[in-house]
Amino acid sequence: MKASLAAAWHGHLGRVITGWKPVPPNIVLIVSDDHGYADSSCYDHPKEVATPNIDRLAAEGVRLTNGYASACVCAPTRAGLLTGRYQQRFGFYTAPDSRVGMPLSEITIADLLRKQGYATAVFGKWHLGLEPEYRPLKRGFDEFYGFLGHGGHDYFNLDITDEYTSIYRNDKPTKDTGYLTNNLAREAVSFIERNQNKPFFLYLPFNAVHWPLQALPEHVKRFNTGDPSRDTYLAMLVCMDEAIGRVLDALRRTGADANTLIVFFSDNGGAKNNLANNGALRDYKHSLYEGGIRVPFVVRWPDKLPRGTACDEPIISLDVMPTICAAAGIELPSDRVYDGRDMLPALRGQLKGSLHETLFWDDGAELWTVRAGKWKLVSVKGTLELYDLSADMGEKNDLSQQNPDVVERLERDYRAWKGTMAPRIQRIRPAQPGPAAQKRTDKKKNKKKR
Ligand SMILES: [Ca+2]
Repeated sequence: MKASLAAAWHGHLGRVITGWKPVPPNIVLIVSDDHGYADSSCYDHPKEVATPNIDRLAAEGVRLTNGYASACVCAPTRAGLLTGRYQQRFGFYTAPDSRVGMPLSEITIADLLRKQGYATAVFGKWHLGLEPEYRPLKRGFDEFYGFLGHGGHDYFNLDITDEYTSIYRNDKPTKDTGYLTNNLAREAVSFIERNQNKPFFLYLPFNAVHWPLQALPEHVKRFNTGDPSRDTYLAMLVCMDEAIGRVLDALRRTGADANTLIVFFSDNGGAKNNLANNGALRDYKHSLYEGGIRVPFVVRWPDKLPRGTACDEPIISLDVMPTICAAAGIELPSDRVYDGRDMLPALRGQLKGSLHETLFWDDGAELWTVRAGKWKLVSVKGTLELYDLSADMGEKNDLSQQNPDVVERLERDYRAWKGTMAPRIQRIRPAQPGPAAQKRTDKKKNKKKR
């Protein structure tokens, strides 16, 4: 079956090399949520952290030490991830922009893979639009189990409520029971088992370890840090790690393991409100210091990548889509600009020069930052700070006064980049208020009436 698919694949690409019979790789893209840089035991970590399955990915793949999310909050990172483009190119700057939806002009990685015969599925947190035309089944996915809106979701209450929080199976709300992290793993394992004879793309965006702090008692009782909230966070993390283990086991059991490219990373830095630990990095989610954007990031592809190595090249989540396309032999559409680059040469230690001369982050309001080599320029409410990340990953020593030329160059680079980005989509189309905002509006109205 694999051989005939490979032949069909060959034909599809329109280039045949004698003796070369590629079998398209399966793609598994696992995203954790608000997961601290130090909260994977394959990174510098406190003693209480043990993530044997994430470690297994690292031991059998490449661990990034300068892996970045393209935003310091959830939804914009996901928009950039699925499109391979700075999400600011299409006006997606903030989490509330997810209430408008990712513009329909954007092409997702799932669109491209499905066109090439892949089975495609997303199980978990969508966060890229609520209206029917923005939902997963319209954005390249054959299957969906998860929730559409809001950053967080109750892990135990899986009742049908509203369009933000109901659990959907494909395009219909569905009532479920159990613990959400385990349910997502259940769906992932089933999808892998059902697609043994077809290349597949599994996008598994866990809502773990995002707030609310809710875990299964059997996981909580393993921890005794002295802080019950931190114990609960670690229990949520362990559950997600075990879920990842079940996905890895399913790949092995079905024989898909060696030719499966797995990318794992957190959608932004560890958050303060879930007691995540970012180690030496400064600050948390919502910040453009390293603690908000540098994340645990591992890539594993047993057939094609080194095992157990670390890569120090700055790599950003925008690179995931072009990397997947390169792995699957798919050309990127030529009608638009792609910011992401194929990271495979960097992961193999074969990169000549830099993958990116500059990387940019911008929350559309008051925060922006540029990284160029060892330098990082951070704008915090109009004040510019400069850090040398090669000597100061904790961003403690502001060197802007000593290096005005670097500050000027990086600011100029940022202004030029920003000039090519789009205005926020919310300004084009008014957002639908979420339930919380609606409640506030209703309250105001009632007050006025009184
Ligand atoms: Ca997040």
